[in-house]
Amino acid sequence: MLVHPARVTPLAAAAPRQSGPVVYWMHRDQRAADNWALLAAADLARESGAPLCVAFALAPTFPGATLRHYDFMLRGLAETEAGLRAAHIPLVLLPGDPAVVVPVFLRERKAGACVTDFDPMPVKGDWLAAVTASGVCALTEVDAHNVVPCRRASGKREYAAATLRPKIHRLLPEFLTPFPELPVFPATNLAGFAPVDWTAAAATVTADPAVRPVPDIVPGAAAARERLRAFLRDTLPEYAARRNDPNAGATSGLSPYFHFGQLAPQRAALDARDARPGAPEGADAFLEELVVRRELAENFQFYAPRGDLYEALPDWARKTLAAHAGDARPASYAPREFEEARTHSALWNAAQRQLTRTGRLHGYMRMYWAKKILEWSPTPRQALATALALNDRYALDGRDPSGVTGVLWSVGGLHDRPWAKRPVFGQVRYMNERGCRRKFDVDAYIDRYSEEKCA
Ligand code: FO1
Repeated sequence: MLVHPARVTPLAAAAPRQSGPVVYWMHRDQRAADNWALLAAADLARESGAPLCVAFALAPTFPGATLRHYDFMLRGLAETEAGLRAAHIPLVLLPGDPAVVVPVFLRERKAGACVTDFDPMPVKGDWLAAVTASGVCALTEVDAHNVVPCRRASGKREYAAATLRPKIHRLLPEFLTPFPELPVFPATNLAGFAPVDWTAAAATVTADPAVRPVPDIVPGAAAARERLRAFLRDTLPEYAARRNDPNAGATSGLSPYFHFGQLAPQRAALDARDARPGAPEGADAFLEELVVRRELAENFQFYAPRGDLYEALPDWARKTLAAHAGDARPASYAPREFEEARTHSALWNAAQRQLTRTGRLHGYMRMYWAKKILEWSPTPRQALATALALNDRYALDGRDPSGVTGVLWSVGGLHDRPWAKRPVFGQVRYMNERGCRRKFDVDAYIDRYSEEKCA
């Protein structure tokens, strides 16, 4: 077994075995290398002597997604297809609602078994439920995204990094292991599968063109690996000290690649561990973000009740925000005014322009940015909705457990604790421009994302 059994969760009982191929239904982990779900499917195919094919269901729309996101994803998928075909594994693109087209494909091909990857986002739960209910063949889920499988790291919702961290660290030696090479299949495995027509594929998507692709980031697995190499070589030594300085460019810049599964967080963790001797503080700070914080976000998304995210905020936070709901707001803006960066704050407007223009918002700035939406919105619920909507619409790594929990931490104290009471915030941690000025050169940041430079 190439894959640790704790990563593998049977979802649909083993239906009577059909003679067809093993299908890896790829949705989150969109890469050929370092992919435990693909490795598990390859294992299954070779054990049973069945062909292996990969299927990707291309949804015509995805909650909050725009051309920026589909462009990044489709270009990355085209590169992944090349990587798969080099191992004689075909990629089949299925345009349509995954909940519909995947069961149809499995039935048409008389699939012997279906393996899929793990994603705790609600929309994925709907897709998975539909495929499980179709009962066409055995369906197995493999956690290819987390270093420590989400279900193994903890069997319950964790309320802070402090309670999850020891559980993760104890399990790292068992799960932070090297990836086996992807086995090469016989050339006959490609028989009957023509390469994907990516132009035709893009035409099946109806994504809002108003949010244009980001010019300065190259999608795909190769660019992701190069970015990781450069980050570990050039930035890791100063990462612990400079990561909260939005002008320093000291972040990894890897989150879009993680979001679209073009790079495995485990690959980044393995390489960071190898780089640790040269930069121990940087490596430890990066691994904390990459493994503990990221997997805390997965834990939240997996165990949080479905539905209204505001209700999933900690009790203390909902209570204190309600107690201060009547406090006078120093300013009050509608969602459109936030989106168009038309507030009274030059710093906040610069952050919004960084988000809309570059598709990325520096981690520290995203906290400040979201907390000001709380302070300048009529209600905390509206603030949360506005921050999530803007993050999903413009951030390349939006619609992701990490991005969602980042916003919930800022606006609603998720995974945080009560602080000193303030108007509007109550005991939710407060941030303001003065705090930013103590941390970094705010005027340089404002200048860099000024209206003129972002035109
Ligand atoms: N996953 C799919 O399987 N099919 C899609 O068509 C698809 C579109 C999409 C668009 C924007 C976006 O941010 C994500 C999208 N995803 C799609 C899911 C994505 O690959 C990730 O699995 C999740 O967003 C991570 O939680």
